[in-house]
Amino acid sequence: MQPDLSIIIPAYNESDRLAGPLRTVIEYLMTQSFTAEVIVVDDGSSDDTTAAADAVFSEYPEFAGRTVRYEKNRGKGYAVKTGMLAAAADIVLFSDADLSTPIEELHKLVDPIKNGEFDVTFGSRALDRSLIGTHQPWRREQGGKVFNLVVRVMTGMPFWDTQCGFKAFSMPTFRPLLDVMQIERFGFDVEFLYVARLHGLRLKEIAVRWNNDDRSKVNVLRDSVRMFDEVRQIRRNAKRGVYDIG
Ligand SMILES: Nc1nc2c(ncn2[C@@H]2O[C@H](COP(=O)(O)OP(=O)(O)O)[C@@H](O)[C@H]2O)c(=O)[nH]1
Ligand SMILES: [Mg+2]
Repeated sequence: MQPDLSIIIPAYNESDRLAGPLRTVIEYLMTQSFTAEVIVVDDGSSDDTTAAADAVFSEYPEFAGRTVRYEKNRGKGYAVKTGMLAAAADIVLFSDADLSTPIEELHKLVDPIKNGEFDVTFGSRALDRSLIGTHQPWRREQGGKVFNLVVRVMTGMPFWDTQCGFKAFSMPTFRPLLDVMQIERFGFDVEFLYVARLHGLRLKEIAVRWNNDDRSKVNVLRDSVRMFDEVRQIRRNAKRGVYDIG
């Protein structure tokens, strides 16, 4: 039977911190009135992320959970896209493996899609900073603000935080757009929002709670440089018509 919601968890070398959050997600979903599946996408990890996820899924044989894995690390964007293509539900939510945004926040994103109000809803740490319990390290947080400023200037999007790892999508409208997505690493959030907006989808930035997990896998210098480069690529792609459909 088709579930009401598919939750995608992109995971790269997460064997040390995935089990707890994954159990939290499954146990939360089992208390809900809607049905859900969870898909962990192992983004070419060099540790045993897949085994860690499968071990948790086997603790809940009645719950629809599975792992998708490929050999080479491609990036969070590629992992999320892979998970979305495998998802069975009409509403998909992706969440970081560390649950920095608590899973209970999903209603804030999913309900407006269920009600038909919006096509894409995404968590934001910028709209209500009082919802941030544990902050990112100061330099990461400032870097995030600069990045979002650059994104606003370069893409013309009116958003304050494009990078929160908690976003939901109406698949009947968003699925066709996946075919034109190009960005495989952390700039993919910007591309998802940009292309959705370009094609007239209804987007909503929504304040969510955030308790940063400091065991980040992000390499600030390398990944920041890549992200700015990816935003430039998005602009180039848009000018060249890469995002045109039909
Ligand atoms: N760093 C990193 N994370 C990835 C990659 N692919 C998927 N992810 C996942 O992306 C999510 C965000 O990673 P995290 O290290 O928590 O980022 P941060 O909280 O922004 O510092 C986690 O679920 C990762 O497992 C990748 O290639 N690199
Ligand atoms: Mg994190």
